[in-house]
Amino acid sequence: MNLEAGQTLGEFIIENQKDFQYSSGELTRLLSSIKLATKIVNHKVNQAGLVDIIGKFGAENIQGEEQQKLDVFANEVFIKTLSQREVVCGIASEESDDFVRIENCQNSELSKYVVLIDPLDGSSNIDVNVSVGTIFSIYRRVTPAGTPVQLEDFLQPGNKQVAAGYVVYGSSTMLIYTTGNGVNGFTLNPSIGTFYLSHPQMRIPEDGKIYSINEGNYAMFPQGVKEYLKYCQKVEEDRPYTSRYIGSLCADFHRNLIKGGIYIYPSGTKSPNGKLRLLYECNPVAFLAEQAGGKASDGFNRIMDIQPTELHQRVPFFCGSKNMVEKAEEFMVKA
Ligand code: AHM
Ligand code: MG
Repeated sequence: MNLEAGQTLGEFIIENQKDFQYSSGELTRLLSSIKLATKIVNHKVNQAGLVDIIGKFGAENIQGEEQQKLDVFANEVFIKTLSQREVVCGIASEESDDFVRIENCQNSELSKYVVLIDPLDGSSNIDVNVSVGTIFSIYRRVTPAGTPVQLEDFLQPGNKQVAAGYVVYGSSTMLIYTTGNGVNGFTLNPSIGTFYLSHPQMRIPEDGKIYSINEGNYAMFPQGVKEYLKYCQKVEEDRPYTSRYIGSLCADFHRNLIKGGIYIYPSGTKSPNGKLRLLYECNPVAFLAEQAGGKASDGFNRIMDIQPTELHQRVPFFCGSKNMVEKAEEFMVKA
């Protein structure tokens, strides 16, 4: 299929804005700014190895993780780009301790949205030319427009998201997003800087063969996860599971979305609640998974129904093909 004369992301956003339950022009501007920031970050990621952008920045983020230069670059690009539209009043990011108030938008009636973002997910993969990504989650603020944005605007459960998506900077660069009307995927033509609709109305297979988990942490996994892995590994003709783990959530999820599979980052590893952050990693990916017909859970309950209490809160994450997630939940409940 030759996509070069096909529908562009810009056209798609405008054509579909009528389905959005709130003011359509606002979402169009917001998604357009994400599209722009994505292209800038993509350009830099592709230069890694040629310019001095690989390696450590020399500081840690609030979660005690060493920041890479590209983490910091991507964070600045997204904050700057999102701040320059009069739509977003606040941004929370994996790389910033606290949320950022967009100063000139605090008194604006037009600035009704907050964005939560992991600007460069999987950043330990940058130095070795393996896929990294960006994950974003968008909410309407709950405090009145025209007043300073508050923490409670960010601490909303995932079921209140109005849009979410991710970008994979991989063998090609793709942007996948949802506004609650299914999931659509766009591929960047880097020579002209345009995203084309390449994966309309994506559906995750109900069943899959792939499980994605960092098995190096096996000894610390909860019993239910150990039992589920044993179930996947048991030799039987009708149970042909295989393991794939990149270590970039967006890339692992993206593969499983297309081929069918489950991604697990359980409790008991990096912290009692695992490693992944509820607000800007799990919720947006959960929204996409559900919109594609899949499931996302903490092993027992729906991810998107969790009421967050902290900006950088972690949560165990089981996400992907519906039947696989349900099977893993069965083992969690039994254990
Ligand atoms: P990051 O946002 O700091 O890159 O951390 C999140 C990433 C996920 O993309 C990935 O699935 C996971 O951390 C890998 O962690 P581990 O190396 O513990 O398996
Ligand atoms: Mg991340």
